[in-house]
Amino acid sequence: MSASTPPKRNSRQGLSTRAIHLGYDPATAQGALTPPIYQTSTYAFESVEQGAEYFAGLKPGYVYGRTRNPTQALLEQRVASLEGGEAGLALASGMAAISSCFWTLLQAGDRIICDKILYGNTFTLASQGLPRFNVTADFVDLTDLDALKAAAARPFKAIYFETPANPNLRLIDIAAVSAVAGRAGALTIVDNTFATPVLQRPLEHGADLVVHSATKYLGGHGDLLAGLVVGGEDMVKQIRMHGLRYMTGSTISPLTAFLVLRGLKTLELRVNQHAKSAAAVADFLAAQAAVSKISYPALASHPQHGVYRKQMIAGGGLISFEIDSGMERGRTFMNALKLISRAVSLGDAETLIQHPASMTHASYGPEERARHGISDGLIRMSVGLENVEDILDDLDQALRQI
Ligand code: 4LM
Repeated sequence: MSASTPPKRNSRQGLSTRAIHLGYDPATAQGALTPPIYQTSTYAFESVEQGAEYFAGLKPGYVYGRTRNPTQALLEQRVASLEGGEAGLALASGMAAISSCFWTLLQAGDRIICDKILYGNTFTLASQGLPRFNVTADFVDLTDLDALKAAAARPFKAIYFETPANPNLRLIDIAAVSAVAGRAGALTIVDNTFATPVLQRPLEHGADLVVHSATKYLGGHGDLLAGLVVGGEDMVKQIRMHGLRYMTGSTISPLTAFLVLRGLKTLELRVNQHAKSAAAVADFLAAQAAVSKISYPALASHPQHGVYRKQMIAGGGLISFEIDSGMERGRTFMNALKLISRAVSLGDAETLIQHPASMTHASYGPEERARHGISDGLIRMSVGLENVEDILDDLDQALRQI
């Protein structure tokens, strides 16, 4: 092969190969093995005419950093490929991704159906933010297809859900829900943050759009905030030109896009290890007398284990559980942990543990939590990449304190 022959890199290669190579040829950047960080806010045009053509979309070209940057573009291309979508859009956070979709696809008078278990701030956006603009969000138990069909009898624009859902890891059948949305001419939007494209690819099951908090597994190191949207080219373009450009302005910085690209290189390795360790931790917790309830998709006891087998490759890195006789003992247990950090977020190398009712899901309010089925005793753990024996030792010593 001559030095100028482009390397063979295509979308049929394996997930890690694409996460490492897709869309970048070092020959285009003076041989730099690692893609450059294009740290620029604006771009120089060769002529006024060229600038006008770029602005009018008559020719492809970069015009201003709020909507596009080459480092961001590479990240978008890679995540789109991993999810099996036509196009991607990277943004400043997961909430930026979700709100940019909503502000683009919904308008006053529209109705959206959401699952009743969502990340706290997504719930607040849907329950409090959207109604301010005369968009109604109805919260339905999407594990119950009859309830969904009843809700779908009235006009709606989109169905929105997480699977596994934050915080209790309920699973929703993506193909079944997408079929209901499709029959009504509505969109299906899936938050794939917990599973990542390593374990689940919602577009392959009929979803129209996938959103991510890339703050979590995609970045993978707890050192950034970022979000991604993946879907059809036209829809993603609309979200870029409306939701991002003038509705939210929630641009990812070139440096952050670079850090997510770096995280992607080890995504498959990391997610598989997170899942392997979490499976061992789930088995350990399930055998403890002090643990009264446990939710982990790969356990046969999971209420939607059949859905797990249908659409996920492994159970992921999160486990939700309850300590017998309530949260007071749960607090004692969490405070006794030495290696495991008490922190929100997930998908980091460090094992993190948190109390949804007082932290990530405090925005639900006590009655809403009760109505939506988020128990006050629930504890959520993101199993990290430490040696699993050390994670188990820490859990064991803390359980002895209660
Ligand atoms: C947490 N989660 O749960 P940004 N979608 C899902 C999420 O879990 C989150 C977001 C979107 C947590 C944050 C503190 C399923 C966030 C929002 O934080 O805006 O990147 O993502 O611990």
